[in-house]
Amino acid sequence: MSEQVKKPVGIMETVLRDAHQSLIATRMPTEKMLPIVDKMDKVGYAAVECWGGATFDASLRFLKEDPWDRLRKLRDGFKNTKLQMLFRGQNILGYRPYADDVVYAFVQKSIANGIDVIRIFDCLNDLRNLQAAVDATNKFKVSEGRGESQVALSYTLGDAYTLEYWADMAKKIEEMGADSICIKDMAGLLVPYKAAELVKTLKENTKLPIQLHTHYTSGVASMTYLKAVEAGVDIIDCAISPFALGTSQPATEVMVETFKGTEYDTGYDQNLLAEIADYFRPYREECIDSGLMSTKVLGVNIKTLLYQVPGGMLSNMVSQLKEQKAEDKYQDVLEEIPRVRKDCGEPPLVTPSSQIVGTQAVFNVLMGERYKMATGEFKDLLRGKYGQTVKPMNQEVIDKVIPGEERFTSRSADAAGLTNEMDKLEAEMKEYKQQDEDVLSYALFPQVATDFFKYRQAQQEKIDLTKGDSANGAYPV
Ligand SMILES: [Mn+2]
Repeated sequence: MSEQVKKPVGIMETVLRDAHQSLIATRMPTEKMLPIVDKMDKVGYAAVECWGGATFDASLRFLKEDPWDRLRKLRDGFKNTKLQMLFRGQNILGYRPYADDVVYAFVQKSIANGIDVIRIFDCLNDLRNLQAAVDATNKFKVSEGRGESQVALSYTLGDAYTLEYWADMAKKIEEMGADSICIKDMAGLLVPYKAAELVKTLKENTKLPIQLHTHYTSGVASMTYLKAVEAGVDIIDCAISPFALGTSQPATEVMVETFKGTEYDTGYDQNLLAEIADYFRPYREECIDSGLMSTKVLGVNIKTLLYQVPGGMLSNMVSQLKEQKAEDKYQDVLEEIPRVRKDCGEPPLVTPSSQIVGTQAVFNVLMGERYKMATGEFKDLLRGKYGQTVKPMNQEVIDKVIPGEERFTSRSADAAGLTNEMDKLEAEMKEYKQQDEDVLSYALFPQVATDFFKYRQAQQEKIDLTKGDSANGAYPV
């Protein structure tokens, strides 16, 4: 009897990033994470995703936490596990393109503060917008002794997105010097048999490891993982069960059990995973009781497959309509989104293209006339300032929204005329600077970061006051 060849599948645990971003609007504070880090570090995960995406914005804006401080604390705790982050290509963790010097500085500080794997994506799949971040990661991998660049394909559906298209992308990603490829299915559109086909195609066209990221939103995700693993995918993204399913990822324990005893066996200890789940379960209950976790996001939403709209985008849209007291227009907007997407070159819908297309669809419906008004971001998208789309844009829409204006074909940072920004940004915020990383927080979210810096200062002064010698009127400065 021949020995079975083992090819254990790896799991990236998302509970500290995407799972709580998807289920509780990224509101898990660092203090909730730290007590369980020790146990998580013993599992043997391929990586733990803990930073990037919306965590940076939400930390500063809502939790009044320094995201860099969170990263350093997690790095201290995770002695044996790779830490992973999500990075929006030239847009870094923000909503507009940045000059290369900001991209380099951000990558350097991310790695220096503890990140191992940087997952880099572009909302238009314009690979030129990923090159600077990949080059920066490869550069600091050498100087910092840590760092891997993973390029993510923003998975989407449409005429242009054939297997040949994805195969060609995979080849180009390998050529650009990335360490691995991720299929990033942010909306849960990838169905099981299509996943097998896609993974097989990518494997035939690149030697790079392939990781698969999806969401449970449409209900097919764990079947998709099963077929993808059989087709040879190397790592799957999962969330520990109390923060799994719904708009989050498939459950870690379920996938571990599925592959137990097969050639794909992860080898993870279910008892240890059960202890981790026990830790997060009361927090889940707390979030449901407070309304932070809505049971609405926990079920199967098949509309995802019909309208191809990511979960986060749906909730944004609902709140925009609520503000305008136009909740009855929900269905109209849902149907307008694919039309707007077609008009602007059929891009994937992922931050920031998802917000741009979604908001424009809301405008089109509420104004009662399509493109009567357009947002600044939508105009920039038509101008080519976010990069190139796979399909051409609708000329009639271009003529109506930006008549006679110049359009760009270069990569986003060049189209926006950005060369060096760091000095200018530092000059703007220097009165608040306590660490080099503060300049980067300010670069991404000028107003939110400034508010945070002021809050931080007030906290520090308050703490210092208690240490002061009030009788003699002497305070530490
Ligand atoms: Mn995701």
